[in-house]
Amino acid sequence: MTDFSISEDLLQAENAARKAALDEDYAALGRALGRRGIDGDALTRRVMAFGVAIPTWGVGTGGTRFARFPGPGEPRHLFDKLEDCATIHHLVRATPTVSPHFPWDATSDYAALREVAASYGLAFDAVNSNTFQDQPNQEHSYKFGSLSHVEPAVRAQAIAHNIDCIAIGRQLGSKALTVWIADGSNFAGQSNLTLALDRYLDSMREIYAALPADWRVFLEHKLYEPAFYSTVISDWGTSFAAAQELGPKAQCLVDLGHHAPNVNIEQIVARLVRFGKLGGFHFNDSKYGDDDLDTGSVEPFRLFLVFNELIDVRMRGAEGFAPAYMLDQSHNVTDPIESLMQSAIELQRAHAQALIVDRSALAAAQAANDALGAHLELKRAYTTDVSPILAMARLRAGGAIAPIETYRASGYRKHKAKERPPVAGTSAGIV
Ligand code: RM4
Ligand code: MN
Ligand code: MN
Repeated sequence: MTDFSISEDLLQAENAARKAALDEDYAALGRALGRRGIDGDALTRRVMAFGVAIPTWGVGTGGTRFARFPGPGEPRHLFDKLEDCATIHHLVRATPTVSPHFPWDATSDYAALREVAASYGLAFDAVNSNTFQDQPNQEHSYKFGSLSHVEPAVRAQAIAHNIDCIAIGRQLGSKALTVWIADGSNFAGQSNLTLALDRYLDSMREIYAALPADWRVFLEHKLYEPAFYSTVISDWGTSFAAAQELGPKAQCLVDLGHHAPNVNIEQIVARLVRFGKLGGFHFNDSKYGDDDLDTGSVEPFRLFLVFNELIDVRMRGAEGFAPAYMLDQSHNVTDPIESLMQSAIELQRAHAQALIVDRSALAAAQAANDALGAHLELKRAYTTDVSPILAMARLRAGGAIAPIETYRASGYRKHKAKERPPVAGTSAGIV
């Protein structure tokens, strides 16, 4: 049995049914943007050039610490995950890379894996290490930490795992390692706050030393969870200081959900950019904490403001500015493929809206202390419905005008439910 994939015929038919309306909306938007001195086609080309990595763990149904409710036709292994990533990219044309997680994605032949990915038109972005869980047959437990553990043997095991991840990443064509650790404490007094960070830095120095010349390591901070009293890399300040101590290849990764509610994330982004330490993002959205909700589903304005900072920097021509864009979401109640497609679109939207901010009018308002005028410049861009540009970008890149509708019409999930019989058992957990 050959595996089902969405046919070009279906894609063409779905696009044909929507093409006339899109042409009309695209022309109208182009005229409206033209009156503001913006070239709609140039914007479409910028949107087409935007890409975000899909996390391999995101195509499976997620869960909470209470339960996981598996969906039909879930990927059973890495090759199924790649097939789903390819389906997303086929329709959205904005997700040309995949960010793998080890050991979740461990396999015996990485050269073969890279070839399979390439056959789908996919490449690999940053590799993620995992020292926040114990694996079967693992010698030392991470129950009380990993890179900052009090025992040298545990730290050595966690360091070796990260170095293994670099070796795997080299075979996959990756250029970065993302390190997020769950290390911290649950009781006041449980951990020496200063020494825990010292141990982390010592461990990270060994990992840093193993980085190839053209690689970066991303330090991902998170304020709490699973440790609830203190977390070793709890905030961007700690992350920044650690990256500074480690050296130029170490940069900070901003996961949008890893901040206290209402924290000004866009300002954190601006600060990290200013000091050359913004490595990349894990995009998602949240209401309360590390909710891992779909990007742009709760606070789309904040997402726009983050992109506003990124475009501001790019316009000022910051040297070597190339943050890595990755999604990091847990899809508990939706079809993960649909959520990831919609999230990629929301990122493109925020990016496009940030691109149409009138930067000189904004600068003039700021210089004149015209607070409302400056704000309205941002609002003018943010309230512009750029959907026709996003749809045209997808169409011109060979994707779907309406990805979710086309995906539903294809019956992909139903086909996968037959091809991929459920794996026995269900578990709580993030993936
Ligand atoms: C963490 C963090 C990491 C991700 C894991 C699954 O909260 O966001 O980036 O790899 O979850
Ligand atoms: Mn993350
Ligand atoms: Mn997280």
